Order: sequence, then C-alpha cells, then structure tokens
Amino acid sequence: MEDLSKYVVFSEMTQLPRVVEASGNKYSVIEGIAGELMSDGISEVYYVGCGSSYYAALGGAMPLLRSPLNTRTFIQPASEFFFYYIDLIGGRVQSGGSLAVFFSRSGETKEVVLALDESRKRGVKTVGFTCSEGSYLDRNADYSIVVEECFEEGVYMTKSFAALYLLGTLASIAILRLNNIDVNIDLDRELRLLKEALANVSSGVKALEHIAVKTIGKRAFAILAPGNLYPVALEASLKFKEISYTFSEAIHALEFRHGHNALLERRSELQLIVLSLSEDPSHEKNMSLYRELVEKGFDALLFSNDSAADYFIPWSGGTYLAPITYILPLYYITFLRSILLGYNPDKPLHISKVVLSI
Ligand code: F1P
Repeated sequence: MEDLSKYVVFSEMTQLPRVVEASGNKYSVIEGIAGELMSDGISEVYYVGCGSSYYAALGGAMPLLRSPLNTRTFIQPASEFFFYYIDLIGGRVQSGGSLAVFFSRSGETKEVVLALDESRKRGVKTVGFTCSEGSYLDRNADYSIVVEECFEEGVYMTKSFAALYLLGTLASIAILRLNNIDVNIDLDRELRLLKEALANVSSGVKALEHIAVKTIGKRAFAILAPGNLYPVALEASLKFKEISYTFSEAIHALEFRHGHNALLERRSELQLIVLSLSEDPSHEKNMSLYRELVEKGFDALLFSNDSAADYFIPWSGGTYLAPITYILPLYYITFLRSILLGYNPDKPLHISKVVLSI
C-alpha cells in the first residue's frame, strides 16, 4: 500500500498515546473540581455530547453506571437533553443539585451551546470537557478542562474521542472515590498500559491492512460488543459511515440472536466484527456467539485480548480503559478501507467539522 504517513488522519491516529498522556495528567484537576461539586450535594449527573463526543460521554460514564452510587446518572445526546430532559431537571434542582458534564471537541456545537445555556439558567452546575481553548464551552461552563493536544487538523474525531472518553472516565472515577466507593483501579498503571497498547496497535498496521483488503467486498459492517465495549462499537460504526461511506451498525453482542440473525440471508454482503474482553463477565458467552456465527456461515472476526482472537488486542488492564484500545484498530480499518475504495480520507465528503445550526 502507498505511504500512509502522508495522510493527516493517519498521523492523528498514531498520536493517541500522546493524547492519553496529556488527558491522564488532568486527573488531579478533575478530582479537585469533583470535590467542590460533590460538597454542594449533587443528586444527579448528566453526561452530554453530540456524535463521537456523545459516545465518549457514554463510555466515560461506565464506572458510574456499574457502581452502587446513589447519584443518578444519565447519558444523553445534547439535542435529547435539551428537548426532553432540561424541563425535568429544572423542577428538581431545588431538591438537590444537578450536574451536567458537556463533552465537545470544538466546544461550539449548536446543541451543546443551547443545552449549556439552558442548564445554567436553571441552576444546573456545568462542566465542559473540550479540545478547544477559548471555545464557547470553555468560556461559559462553570468549570472547564481543555486538552489542547487533542484538537485535530482533520475533520474526523479520533484522538479527541480517546481524550474525551478518558476525561469522562477520570471524572467518573473521581466521583466514585469521593463517595468512598472502591473502583479497584491503579490509575497510573492503567494509563501506562493504555499508552503501550495503543503504540503496539499502531506498530502493527500491516495486519489491519490485511483485514481491510479481505473485507473490501462487503457492503455493510455490524460491530457486536457487550457492556463497556458498546460505546466504541457505536463510535466505530459512525466512523465506517464517515470515513469509508459504509453502512454499519452497532449491536449489543448477545442481542444478535434477537432478530439480527435473519441477515444470514444476505451474509455475503455483511461483515461482522465481534469485540470481546476476557475480563468481561459475558466473555465466555460472547465467544460462544462468535463460534456459532462462524458455524452458521457468517463472515465474523473476533477482536479480543483472548488468544483465540482473529485480531489480538494487546490489553492486560481492567475493563474501564480497555475500550480506548479497541477503537484504534477499527479506526485504521475504516481509514484503509476508504483508500482501497478510492477515496481520500483527508477530504471527507458531506460532513462538517462543527455543526453550528440545528
Ligand atoms: C462532534 C461532531 C463529530 C462529527 C462531526 C460533527 O462535535 O458531532 O462527532 O464527526 O464532525 O461534530 P463536537 O465534539 O465538536 O461537539
């Protein structure tokens, strides 16, 4: 294949370890902010964003969703939050504090701006996670964390997705620790493992080239993922549309048997990718599903840190940061697919970097 380093989007994907480092360094600031907010008494938390930033919010909220914390947690696209939730929150603010954490690479996305303004009017506490210093979100949220290293020259969110996902996870961990809930995570170790795993994936792009070539004739992709991996299945599915103009869908892995298996009829057009993590409680069941799919005649590839994987994910840490490793090979595959289909991934069609109208 041609020299990939000439593509801006490729070089941005190789920068994930650096961005993880910069985002990880924000933990103590995030913990300080969370401490101030929690001392005011927060009874509900909203994680809000659009597009990839919404999926980053969903991933970042996982430690809260998997915990016994009494604070209710909701994750919403900014438009949904604005039209269907903000009124409810307004009525509840008096009975205990509400916190809205906004995730936005640009910090300028229209729905995020509307939702932020409305939240502040109603007394909701606000935090912004963004890659853009001086953006609307940075200037107007009560607290703002900016990771400048994550702003992309290219249109697609790749390293910024990783950064926002990580900031969300760090915020969730900080909230849990402040509530004396043991998250059982050695953060320094996990961040080191994450940087190593990402560098490892980037040094093996040849194997991913092989997969991109092998699957080039497929018209559609479905990414099957359980639990904490589901947000990256959504993100990968968006990237298959944005970068290689390929129909794609994210499915909670074990949901596949509930109707999706009718696609066996069109299996020659469909590529399944099953994501599974050996530490996940449903791992054995996902492995059985994967074997069943192959036996039935689906073209299915297993991406896992299990040695039985078709593509081995070099991850040996816990379940909260693992998904950031899983997204990178999927980014590379859709990028390579785009080139193989004759597109220039640095010149995206039909999408805008920032959505400024609603
Ligand atoms: C992010 C986003 C991207 C999408 C498109 C428009 O908004 O929705 O996910 O790919 O480029 O913008 P934000 O993070 O800047 O709010």
